[in-house]
Amino acid sequence: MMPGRFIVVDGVEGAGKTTQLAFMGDYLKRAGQQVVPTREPGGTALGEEIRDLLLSHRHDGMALTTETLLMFAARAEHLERIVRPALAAGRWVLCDRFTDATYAYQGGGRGLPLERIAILENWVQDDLHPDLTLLLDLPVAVGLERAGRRGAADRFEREEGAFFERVRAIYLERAKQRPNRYRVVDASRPVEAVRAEVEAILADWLERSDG
Ligand code: Z5A
Repeated sequence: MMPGRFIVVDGVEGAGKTTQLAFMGDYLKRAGQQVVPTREPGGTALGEEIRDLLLSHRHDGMALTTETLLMFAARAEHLERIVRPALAAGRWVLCDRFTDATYAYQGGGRGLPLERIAILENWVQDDLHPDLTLLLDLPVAVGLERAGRRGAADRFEREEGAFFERVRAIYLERAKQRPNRYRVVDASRPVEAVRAEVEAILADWLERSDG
């Protein structure tokens, strides 16, 4: 059996990940792929409980080491229970955020040394990395304005603009360093324009994987 594909969509607040992931799932299903939509932190029962701890204001002021270890605890569960089995079964995993978000938010945003994140990444993931990461990029102010329309802000959304500028900078730097794995998509455009580019990228991938 052909192994599946691991595709991640990531980016700053309000980039439109959820919106585009829904289109991507439909597109891949129409192309005959079996799709597993999932997200981080979360994706499993335990992971969703950890997500609740991470986003809730009950834990404002959580230590940065605790926050980072909880991200990777959720990730370990997610990889073992959902991602690895799905890939082994030939399915296409579509994941809303992954380890780039840890580099961007805990590393760039909060200032955790990136080498510490790399240690956890190696431990938890071994050799498992996304086949493709779509970085939906847009000016921070535009993303925050979009995200603000959704109502109550979680523990991350309460951060100031400079935090998200650092987050965005790390995402862009990582994409620049790994051009084979990343595609940077200008997410400031209307939904349909972003969708068209995302689907063109996926079409290329489908052609390359050839079933
Ligand atoms: N986090 C972390 O710190 N470390 C980690 O390792 C991981 C995560 C994995 C939860 O993430 C938090 O976890 C996140 C980082 C942290 N920080 N926060 N907050 P999340 O991805 O689950 O939640 P989110 O980041 O709050 O989602 P989002 O980025 O704000 O939303 P989105 O999925 O990118 O966008 P959307 O829901 O599709 O769209 C937002 C709105 O904009 C909505 O009204 C859309 O209709 C609209 N939209 C979408 N696209 C467009 C376009 N193109 N034009 C105009 N309007 C649009």
